[in-house]
Amino acid sequence: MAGCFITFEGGEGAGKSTQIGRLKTRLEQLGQPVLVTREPGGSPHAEEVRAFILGGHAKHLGPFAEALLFAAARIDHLDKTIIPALRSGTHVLCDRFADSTRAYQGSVSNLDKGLIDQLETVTLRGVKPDLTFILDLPAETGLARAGARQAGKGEGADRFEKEDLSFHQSLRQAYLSIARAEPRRCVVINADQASEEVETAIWAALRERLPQMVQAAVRPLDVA
Ligand code: T5A
Repeated sequence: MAGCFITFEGGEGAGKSTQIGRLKTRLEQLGQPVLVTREPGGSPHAEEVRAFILGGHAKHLGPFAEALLFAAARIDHLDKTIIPALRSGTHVLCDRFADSTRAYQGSVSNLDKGLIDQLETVTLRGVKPDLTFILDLPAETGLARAGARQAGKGEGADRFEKEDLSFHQSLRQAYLSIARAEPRRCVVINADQASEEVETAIWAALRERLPQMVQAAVRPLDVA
């Protein structure tokens, strides 16, 4: 693919959206083409699935059915949004991706790992992130941030935010375990610090892992 595919993962309120916005700004200042997207969602049909899942309507079907719904949304998101952007040379910054299924439905909800592996293989069809930032912080801190943001907007907790603290603590360990298993793809960022410091750590890691992205883009006129 001509563009780079970067995913952001972590527990609730880890600061993914905040950091994706900051990274987008930095990359665009260099003239790099960037698309920001999210999961579940990121295409019209996947957004419909998002509303269904996060509204809690699939919970009674169990974690495997929920994993299938996330996968269905992901297939549409890949086909309609991610793959076309990457092919055109646009970098994709995605708020959550397949590691969320591994962590939330796989590890924490105790789905068989082989089943999750098989589902991932048929869903992704070889498309893997070039780099994944795992924003790590205590579950209590992330939930407090997410709660404060919702209170400010007059919103309530969604399907997963309603789970108990032990669920979110297990989630943190699940993400750290993913990072240990795939150190070439994953970078753990300490998200329990000011946004500016998190941003600096992400930029430093990007410079090291994907140096071609942190250079001024070459425009057609530059090479003429
Ligand atoms: N899910 C998703 C699955 O179970 N399986 C899957 O396969 C997939 C794809 C999605 C839910 O679906 C689940 C996981 C999720 O539960 P969502 O609404 O998209 O839900 O929510 P999240 O992805 O969890 O994102 P949040 O919006 O809750 O959190 P973010 O994006 O990590 O955090 P952000 O940037 O919005 O920040 C939260 C608040 O904290 C502040 C921000 O200003 C904001 O108010 N903040 C900070 N405060 C202090 N210090 C910092 N460093 C801060 N950074 C941000």
